[in-house]
Amino acid sequence: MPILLPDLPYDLSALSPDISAETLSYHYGKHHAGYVQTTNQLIKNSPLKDKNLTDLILISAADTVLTPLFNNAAQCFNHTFYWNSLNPNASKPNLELETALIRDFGSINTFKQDFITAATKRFGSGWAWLVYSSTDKTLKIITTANAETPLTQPTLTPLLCIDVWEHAYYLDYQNRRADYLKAIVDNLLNWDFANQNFDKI
Ligand code: MN3
Repeated sequence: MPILLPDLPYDLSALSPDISAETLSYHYGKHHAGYVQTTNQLIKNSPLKDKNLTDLILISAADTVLTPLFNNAAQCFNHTFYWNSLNPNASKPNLELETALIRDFGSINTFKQDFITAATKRFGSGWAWLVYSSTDKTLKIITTANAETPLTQPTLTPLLCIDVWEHAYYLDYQNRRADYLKAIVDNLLNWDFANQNFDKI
């Protein structure tokens, strides 16, 4: 079964003006679609062709010969998670998640500022994540380089992510990554999605 490009959970103009329809059109329709297409090319006629996306990521992460597959398959997961991490509708952490955010970051506002700071500082291309760590039972902010994903770390459960590759913001913000991040954190974080992910832990 080929890996599928999931539908965007909203229309291309839904995140405007924070993220323009033009950015979404390229980011979803060219970049994300390209990762799906390349993943399928790489597994075609291979023993991996019937694996699901999660298995492809875990298998390829463990074998450097499969790095091209890892890069593309992980980007398929990361992008779907990113689309779901954004939503134009107002939402907020539920009581359980709010309590954990305040416990681990001091306040919701401190979390937001720390998330922006960590994502701004990620050198080059990558991702910023709010994750739950089962090791010490706390929420953490982490960043990953390029296609790296917390999915390969069994102790981490991602709740939200932000894409900080330049293709995510350059048309709208040029080099101003921090402005893109502030717009997302202030206006677009999908706390309903974070709540669902946290409830499953
Ligand atoms: Mn991207």
